Amino acid sequence: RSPRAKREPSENPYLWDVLPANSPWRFTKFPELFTLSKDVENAFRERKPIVGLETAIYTHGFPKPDNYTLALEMEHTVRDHGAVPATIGILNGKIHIGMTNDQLEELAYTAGSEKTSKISRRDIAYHVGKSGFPLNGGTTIAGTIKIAHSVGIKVVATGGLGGVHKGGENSMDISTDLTELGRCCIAVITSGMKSFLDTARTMEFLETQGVFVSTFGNPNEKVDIPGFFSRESGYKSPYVVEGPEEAANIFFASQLLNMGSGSLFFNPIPEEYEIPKAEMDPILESATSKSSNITGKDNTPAVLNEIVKQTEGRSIRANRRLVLNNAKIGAQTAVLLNQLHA
Ligand code: PSU
Ligand code: MN
Repeated sequence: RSPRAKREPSENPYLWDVLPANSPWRFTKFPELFTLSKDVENAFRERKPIVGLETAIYTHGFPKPDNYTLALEMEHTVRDHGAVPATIGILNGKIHIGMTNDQLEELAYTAGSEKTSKISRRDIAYHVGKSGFPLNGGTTIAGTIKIAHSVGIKVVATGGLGGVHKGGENSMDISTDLTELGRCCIAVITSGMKSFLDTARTMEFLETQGVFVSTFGNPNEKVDIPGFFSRESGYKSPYVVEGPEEAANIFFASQLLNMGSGSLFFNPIPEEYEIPKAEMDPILESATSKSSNITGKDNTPAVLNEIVKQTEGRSIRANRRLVLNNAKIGAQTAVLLNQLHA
């Protein structure tokens, strides 16, 4: 690989032509740093709705080979509901926006190897700029929305949000997901954060970052922000949104007003798949304390592994169901938002 620093910037009428007017990367002089899949390129050209998908969930959230089949199912679900999936990640030192099945397979199968890292905002440039050994990476919500927003993707569907870790007021372990949501005007569909995080401080931090926080539900009822595996968390949602149509309207207003910050739409796990809070809480408690010596970005994956062990895989099935449901709601929101932009 030739070091890119020595390259001359190339004129790039190609991206100018393809990407929407609000994409910062439309102006890039280094288009070789990232690539759009043919499907995503066509979706941009034809102004079809697009849903961005993260990949840290495959590299650091799900065991093999479920991670690969889940990646395929996520893409199918988005397509089934009328949108084009753009799975985002890093392969061999290049950012991919949209992946072929072979590329998804490579990323899923290199999970756990030294080649494949968890990519948040600060990790992106290193993995693309480093010469020598070609690196792969699964992008977290922060990494994914940074990249999605840079090319003009408006909706990202995902599983679990990062947050302020317990004891974060001392360790300062606060997920970049929260600051990135404060920086990118993007709509994110997620099923909440796990209660191994400090929910109250996470909510305060999101408020400080100016992030709109809502939960899908009946506006006449008191609705909790969801607790990921459970529908309840014990924390009231600041806002309740009826469904994808209202979500699209609210996010569209956010764009028209140039808010610059993101919108969170929590989508509770479907009732039939939930693991009730009373059952989950002690497991989360013990998983957290067992992983308390693991710090920084390795903490979340360690806790997730411990939860899988202690629920004997039941958490994997719940996780799969909720994330697929988010892909569906994400696609529906993207379709409706696209109509507002038409
Ligand atoms: N929570 C989950 N599953 C996940 C993650 C969080 O239930 O896969 C991943 C997501 O990619 C999220 C990231 O963006 O972990 C947050 O990690 P950190 O705390 O290191 O920012
Ligand atoms: Mn963290």
